[in-house]
Amino acid sequence: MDNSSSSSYTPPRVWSGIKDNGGRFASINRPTAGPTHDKELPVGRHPLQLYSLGTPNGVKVTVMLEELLAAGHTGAEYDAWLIRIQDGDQFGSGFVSVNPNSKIPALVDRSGPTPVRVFESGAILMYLAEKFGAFLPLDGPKRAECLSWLFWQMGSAPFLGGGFGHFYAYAPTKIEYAIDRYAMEVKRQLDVLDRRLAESPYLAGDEYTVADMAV
Ligand SMILES: N[C@@H](CCC(=O)N[C@@H](CS)C(=O)NCC(=O)O)C(=O)O
Repeated sequence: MDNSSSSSYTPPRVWSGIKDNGGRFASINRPTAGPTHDKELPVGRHPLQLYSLGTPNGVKVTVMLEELLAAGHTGAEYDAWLIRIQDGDQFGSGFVSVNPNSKIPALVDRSGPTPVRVFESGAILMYLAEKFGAFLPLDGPKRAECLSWLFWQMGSAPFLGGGFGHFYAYAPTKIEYAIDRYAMEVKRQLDVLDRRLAESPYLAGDEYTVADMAV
């Protein structure tokens, strides 16, 4: 069946921008990157500075930091700064210099002579795991399995949040095709997870790792 024939919308040959669509993300959506205003980021007294928010992507890093602290890694002490994405904090100049992609979470490691910025939750989890030698196996095959599941999560999550969640909950119009497509894909991904966890206690094998934290 040709679904496009039932649509009242004809895409333009050259896309030139959206009108205010009243959607929940109307104040966030824009087709360009870079800062919209000057605003420095606060810096606290701990070695690690976390700029984040309690969203599923944000909490991955907080879970990792808390697990490191619970395991006795005192170097993982951090200051957590709230980035209010609905208010556009992610487009401030200070935040953009830490994450040019304007998304939380972002981390600055100030424990060495030069601050190190890290963005993308998966990259932050790996960076911390390598820095502290924890929650990421060193052994080749186990490490490969762990990274495979970690990157599976990174690649899959946009279908859940940006795809299913967006069209099901946030889009100002309900589009059956989009909801069906993403619901199906999210169900399939959850089945991948169910099958893996039926054969293994943790995603990467017998140890709890950053892959489990990400998921
Ligand atoms: N791939 C990124 C995704 C991060 C992401 O999508 N963050 C959302 C909140 S969960 C955000 O900052 N959105 C703000 C925006 O899109 O302007 C990661 O894993 O860190």
